[in-house]
Amino acid sequence: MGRDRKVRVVRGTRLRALAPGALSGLLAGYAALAVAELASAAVGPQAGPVVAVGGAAIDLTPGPVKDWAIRTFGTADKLVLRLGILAVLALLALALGVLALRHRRLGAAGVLLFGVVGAVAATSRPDATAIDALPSLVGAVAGSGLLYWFTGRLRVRTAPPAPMGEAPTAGKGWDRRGFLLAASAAAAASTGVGALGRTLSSSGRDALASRSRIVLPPPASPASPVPRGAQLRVAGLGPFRTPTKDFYRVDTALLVPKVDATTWRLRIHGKGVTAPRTLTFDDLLQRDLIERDITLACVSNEVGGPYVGNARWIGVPLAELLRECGVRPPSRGGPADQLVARSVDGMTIGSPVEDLMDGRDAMLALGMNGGPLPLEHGFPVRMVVPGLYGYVSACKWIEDIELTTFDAYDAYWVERAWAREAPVKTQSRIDTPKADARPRAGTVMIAGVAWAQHRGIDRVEVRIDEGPWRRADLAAEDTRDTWRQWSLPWRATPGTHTLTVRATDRTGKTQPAHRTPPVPDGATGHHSVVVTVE
Ligand SMILES: Nc1nc2c(c(=O)[nH]1)N[C@H]1C(S)=C(S)[C@@H](COP(=O)(O)O)O[C@H]1N2
Ligand SMILES: [Mo]
Repeated sequence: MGRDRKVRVVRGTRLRALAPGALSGLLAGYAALAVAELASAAVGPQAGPVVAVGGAAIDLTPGPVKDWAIRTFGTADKLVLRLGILAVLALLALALGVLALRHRRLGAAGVLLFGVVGAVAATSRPDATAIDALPSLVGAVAGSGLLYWFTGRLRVRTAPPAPMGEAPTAGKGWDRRGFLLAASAAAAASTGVGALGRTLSSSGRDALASRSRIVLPPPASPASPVPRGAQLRVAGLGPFRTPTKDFYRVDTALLVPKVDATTWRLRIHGKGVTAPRTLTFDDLLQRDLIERDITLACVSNEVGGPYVGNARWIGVPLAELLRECGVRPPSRGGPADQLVARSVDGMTIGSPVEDLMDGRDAMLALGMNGGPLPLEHGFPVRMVVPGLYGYVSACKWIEDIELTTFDAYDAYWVERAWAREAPVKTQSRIDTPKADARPRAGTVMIAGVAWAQHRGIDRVEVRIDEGPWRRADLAAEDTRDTWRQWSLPWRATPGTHTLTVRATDRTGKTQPAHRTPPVPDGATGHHSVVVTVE
């Protein structure tokens, strides 16, 4: 009995004794991140420890996990990753704080070790320099010092209480109030340092300023007006042209690159480039621009998924520019069959030179839906190529174009199990009624979109349950590079029904029923929704 009680007392005391250590650990972690933030204001945002570790994590994550994250969290995937990293850091900081109560040096060394991890991550990023290690290291030294100091002051207090009647050990230790005061001061100081860092980091200011000064000249070759019948008036069917704010975003950039258009350069070089060039943004503005409606699709899109959008792009025709540099497509004896586009954040995207030069409107896009590109969509310049999935064509924040061969080089996603070449697959989607909708019996409009970029949509068919395929009404075609809306009035009878859609492109190929996952070159299968008619 008595023994039991004693154990309990000891446990209670322990927990209470551990709390200041845990809190010191948290404060140390917080101070480390704040100081790192301030340092990265000088070195560059890419060198911040959380950003660097997150970037490394994205690159090291196995493809399937990454695909799952994109599917599950969509555009919030990076926020989730960032919060995850912070949560793990907080737990580790707690643990190190507790460790430091007993083993002060070890705890402080642990904080330093995390600084080293951050530094390694930062220096192993594409385009990193040695100085990128600085924020993590400086932050870790600050955090480690704070932990060492705090737990030193605490240790005195956690000495056994003085026997009754004797004065408590005199010393430099903090009592509870002193500790809380010091802790609050440290937290406030860290918050101040972190905020100063964020204010000082000029990242983005120049980019935004340069963007606001851009006036896109009227295109030499404007897009033909969208035919009036391209947009169907069916409730629940989205707009034919996707507003920029609703346009899907898929990329590996934890921090959106903020490129100043006035200092931006694009280098074109490599195999068979007889006249290599480096272009400025003004060089591009001075060329004849084309304006085109092009539907962009992501290879990670599941059947029926949201990662597809249609925009009006303005840009420089790429084939013409390549020809001026001496590039010939393989069919004309050119030695390079792959064009590798590199972005300022180290992404590499490889496209078939043959496709880029076969007459389609492959472009270096400078504008989207009437304005300069938004930062998230690749400002100042990105590629857009009708008919190819984004990961093999649509490099955002592009800064380098290298002509090479598919044999010689695998781009980022190809190294991660995705196909070298990936033309967009013919797809169709039911947008209304939604899955699990409960429409009233009577006439229900079934409607959606279908796309087969650069081949064009020839036919869309809908099937109710296991019934016959029925032709849907097609909206007017804008171009064969854009998606096409469709609708079908349905005499809905009470009960549960499965609605299924399939499209046929202009080459006569019908979207197959067989379901395959997005990896390696785009999902196949029919989209269906189950509804209950009341
Ligand atoms: N620099 C860079 N460009 C990129 C990517 C990326 O991760 N980094 N992702 C590609 C993929 S997979 C797609 S589908 C398109 C998406 O373009 P959006 O985000 O403007 O819709 O961008 C492509 N360009
Ligand atoms: Mo993509």
